[in-house]
Amino acid sequence: MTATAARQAYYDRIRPLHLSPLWESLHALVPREPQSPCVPALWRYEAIKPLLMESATLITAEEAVRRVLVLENPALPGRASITQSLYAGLQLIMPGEVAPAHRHVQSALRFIVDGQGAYTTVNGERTTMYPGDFIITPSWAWHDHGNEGVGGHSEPVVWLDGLDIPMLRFFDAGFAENADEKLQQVAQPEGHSFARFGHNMVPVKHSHGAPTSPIFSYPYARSREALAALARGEAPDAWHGHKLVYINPLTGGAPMPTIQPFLQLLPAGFAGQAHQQTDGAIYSVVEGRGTATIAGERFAFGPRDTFVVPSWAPLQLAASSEAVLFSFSDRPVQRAMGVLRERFA
Ligand code: 1HN
Repeated sequence: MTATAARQAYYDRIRPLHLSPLWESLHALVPREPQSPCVPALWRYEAIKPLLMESATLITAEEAVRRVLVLENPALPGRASITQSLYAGLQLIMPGEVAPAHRHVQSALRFIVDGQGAYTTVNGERTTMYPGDFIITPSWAWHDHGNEGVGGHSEPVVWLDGLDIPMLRFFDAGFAENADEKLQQVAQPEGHSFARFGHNMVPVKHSHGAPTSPIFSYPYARSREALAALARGEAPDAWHGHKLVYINPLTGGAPMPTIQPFLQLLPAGFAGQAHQQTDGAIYSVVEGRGTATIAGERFAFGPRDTFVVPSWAPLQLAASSEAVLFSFSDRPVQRAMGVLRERFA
């Protein structure tokens, strides 16, 4: 009997006892560097929007609970995952519709992609949505959405949902419940959290503690203004352009325990250098056009497109017109574990 055949016979005998030989899988389990099963991909909004609108003829937001087209990584079909750790989807709410109140331990972010005048209510406070706004639904917070329009006009509203669903699945730590009422009572005036925490000041009697930022809406108008001022004041970073991270104003850390969102401006003509990071990221294009070269594959992007950069895939960004990109990753978790790595070529 050859050594290979003897080993195989041995493996066949130990399998019924639920045992396996580590030496056959060691290299794959502990790779020299990340080898993500995820692939780079881009979803063109132009191609998706008609399909999203068509979904509204098939099911209401209320019946669907959340009417979302999930952006699945092409290499992870059926897993509701855009990366191994994160979920992304495009959610549509039509004028007059409601998405009923519920809560779950999964944390969610909303990044408004198209249309304005929808709202989300989070723990009793409503926020009206405008394109480019970044909004948080903290873990276990009651939330419902609606679309009443603004200024007497209402239109379909689409946003990108980012959730830590695959992480919670990994930990088998998921809980959820529906509210008794379809819509929760609004208990605070709009802008209340922002008044309390959004101006580099904090109410004197506030006691810290929650793991999620008390500002649950980061309006685009302000973030965009910050980027414009930055671009006037300094040269762009050779890899990122002008890139800011959203923070929890109470801690200076990530606004959510599991997800770090970013916003960056690429000047017209920007041709960035390649970089790698262990946190794969999901990008939503707000303004401008350009290209993302991901692991050697070139994707042309325009407004409202979404693309995914797998962990450790070299990324090179370029912009033909001034571009603004929102993105998010699992960076806070990797940072907490002490495993976050970046490489700048
Ligand atoms: C959820 O609650 C929302 O509240 C969106 O808008 C997407 C995906 C999976 C599970 C819960 C929302 C979701 C979700």
